[in-house]
Amino acid sequence: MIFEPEVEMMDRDELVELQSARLREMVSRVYQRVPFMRARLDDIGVKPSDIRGVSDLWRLPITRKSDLRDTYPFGLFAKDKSDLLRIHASSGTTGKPTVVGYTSADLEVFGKVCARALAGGGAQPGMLLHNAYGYGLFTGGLGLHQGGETLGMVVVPVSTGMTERQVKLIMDFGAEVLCCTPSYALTIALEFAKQGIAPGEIPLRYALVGAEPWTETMRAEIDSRLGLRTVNIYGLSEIIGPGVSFECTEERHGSHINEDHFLAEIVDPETGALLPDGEEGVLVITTLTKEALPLIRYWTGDVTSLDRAKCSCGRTLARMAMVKGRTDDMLIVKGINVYPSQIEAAFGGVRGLSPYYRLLVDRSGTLDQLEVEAELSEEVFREVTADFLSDEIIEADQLLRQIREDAQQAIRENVGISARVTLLEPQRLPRSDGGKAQRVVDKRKVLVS
Ligand code: DLL
Repeated sequence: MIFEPEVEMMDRDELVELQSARLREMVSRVYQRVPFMRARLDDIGVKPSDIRGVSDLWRLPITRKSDLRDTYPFGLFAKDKSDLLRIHASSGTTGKPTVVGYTSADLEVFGKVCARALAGGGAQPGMLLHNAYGYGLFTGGLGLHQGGETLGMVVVPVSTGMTERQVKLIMDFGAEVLCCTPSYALTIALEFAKQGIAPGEIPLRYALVGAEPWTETMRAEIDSRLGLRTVNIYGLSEIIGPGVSFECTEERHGSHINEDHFLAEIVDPETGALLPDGEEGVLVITTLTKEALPLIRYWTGDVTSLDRAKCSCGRTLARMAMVKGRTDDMLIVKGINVYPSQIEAAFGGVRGLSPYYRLLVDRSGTLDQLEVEAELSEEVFREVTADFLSDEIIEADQLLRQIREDAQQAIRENVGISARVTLLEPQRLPRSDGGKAQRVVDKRKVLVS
């Protein structure tokens, strides 16, 4: 189902016209109302009248997370505090949190873009939405809550944690749509298995997962363990929250960007130069309709690429590839760029591994070392244990050695780096309790500070 076909299927020339008109209006509004941005535009000698349309976007300066921090809490807002209806914030691991605000019109847009995402993911009015994104300052819970209500769904605002209860409520209420992080979807799936409930008995039909990087390996795992179809939902609080882009169930190949509200560019992470469609770079977004916190060319830090080809679902909205990671989460090990999601993707082809892994980076002398801890799948672990118990120690040892070698080779081939893989028994690594998964321990940082 397409929630707003008139825009989601809009002719692309018309869409660019709409974007240009909105961009002109937005830039002059920001110039008038946000002194910090006016000073920045004055500094580079750009006047709002210089921006005639989307093709002039490159003239505008990039806005970064540090600009939000430097003007904490409300310095980039284009509305008075009293005109807002809601404030969210991202905790941020370092320094001040990033604070974002919404007027009534902003909340209406937030509800609609999340409704588009839910509809794209298979949800329909009247279906029951089990919303296990965190409620609170995080935008996931309330954003999808409002999206569900806007679509006409029945929303269960369960939030994160207490996984046993999540399973009970899904079964008792007959939830058809699940929203949560991909790592938490797996935690929920394991709880179903623990309670002896087979995928075929679970009422869920669709899941919208996001808020952290994930891969096709994870998708296959979530789909088969829960017996449903999983789609991606992407967003960030600075831009609106979830609903910046979403996958359709038809293709599940790239997330449609709500381009009537969010103008997307891909730029070179080093030079900031605009990159052509299909090339990987950093996603930069300009909000076109946001009232409270309009942002010009916001550097998301997320690495992806764009595809403007029409989709078989009928949507003309451009699609962005699965996010590989954030530039600031990228590890540089022995001079090679490594995103945790690349390790996850590499492990997809290795038999015997579960989707749980962790990267440990350390330095010995001047040399970086990467160790990857990977949990064995339950099935292989049972096989190995059985071998040990029946004194077939050599067989067990051979199997473990083979898995370790396959995993190391997969990393070498896919990431271009040699890493030591340590196999762990199932359930050894920390499980998601609903928040974003932590997959990296960089011990070098501890040594430096
Ligand atoms: O994570 C909003 C959200 C909530 C998105 C629920 C999807 C579902 P923040 O906490 O501000 O907002 O974090 C934003 O999370 O810049 C990406 O690095 C990452 N991220 C979000 N969605 C995805 C995704 C929410 N689908 C940051 N795939 C973003 C990969 C994602 N990374």
